[in-house]
Amino acid sequence: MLIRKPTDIKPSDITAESVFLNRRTLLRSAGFLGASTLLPQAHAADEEIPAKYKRLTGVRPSPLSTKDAPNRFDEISGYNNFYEFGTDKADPAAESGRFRPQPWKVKIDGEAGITGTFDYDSIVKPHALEERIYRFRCVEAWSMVIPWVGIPLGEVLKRYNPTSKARYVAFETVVRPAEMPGQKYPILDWPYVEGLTMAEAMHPLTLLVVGVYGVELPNQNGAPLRLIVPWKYGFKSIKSLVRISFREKQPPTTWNISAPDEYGFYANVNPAVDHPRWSQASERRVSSGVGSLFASRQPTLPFNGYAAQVASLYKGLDLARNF
Ligand SMILES: Nc1nc2c(c(=O)[nH]1)N[C@H]1C(S)=C(S)[C@@H](COP(=O)(O)O)O[C@H]1N2
Ligand SMILES: [Mo]
Repeated sequence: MLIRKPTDIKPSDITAESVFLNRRTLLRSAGFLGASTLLPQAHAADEEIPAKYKRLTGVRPSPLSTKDAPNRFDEISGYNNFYEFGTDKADPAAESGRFRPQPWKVKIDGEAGITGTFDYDSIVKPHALEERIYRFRCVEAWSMVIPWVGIPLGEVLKRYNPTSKARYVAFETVVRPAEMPGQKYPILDWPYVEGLTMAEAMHPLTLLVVGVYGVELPNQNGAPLRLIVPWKYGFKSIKSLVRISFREKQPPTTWNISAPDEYGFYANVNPAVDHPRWSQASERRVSSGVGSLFASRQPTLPFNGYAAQVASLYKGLDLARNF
């Protein structure tokens, strides 16, 4: 995420990053009103998605999707933050080829009636898959619109019978230095860890994600299972999950451990509270279109545009102190 200040980034770095973005002139998949459902659905041109990604079936559109036009598949899978594979935006796509997301198991433990180690299928298969087109805002002040495929996290968590002591949910990423070259270096404390309050984890907007654009998740996007919390900065959306723990106390989180003055536990998108080193008032939409790596600069919205749904979770909380 943020080791260099924006002022340290030279134009040559931006060019190097853009080389990895696919510049084919394909029909851009705009937000589309499906005739039968009247819900927005993302449709990437078939040739835009490499055949190696398995198509997911039975995915239904969601009324919780934004009508903003989605980014292209090559933008979403070519400009990533996933420090387990390196710190450059192009590293996750270039360095994740050795990663094996199947078979996959997740340990579910802590304050719950049902705990243990569960197969991917036993976690995912009981649920219907939904496409949720969400705005996604990185703390580095860029954004995309991404058609995720997943399941509301709360519906999954409920099946493990959390107890009344469960006030937080903690998440952990896999540690596999042989497959994740970035983990050979102490850039961050591995494993990457994150956490939510129980109310945030159970909120209907919070997704357990298995795919994007109707296909299984590319390794660089957090295969096979990741979190998406659309009203928070991107770093809360932890990838390649292997552990979910119900906790009584607030769990430690990776970026807060790394730089506590810059990254708090809540990390709600907030244009009124600047990062200590740059403004959060606006953002640049990632675009590989002709001209520049970034399309337009636009104002950042409170809670990334999801205030109507989530602001009530934070009533009485000073959001400048609890950043
Ligand atoms: N395990 C892990 N999860 C992670 C990260 C990471 O480095 N490691 N980066 C975070 C950050 S800063 C962002 S912006 C998003 C990027 O998700 P994307 O690459 O799918 O767009 O993943 C988040 N989840
Ligand atoms: Mo981020």
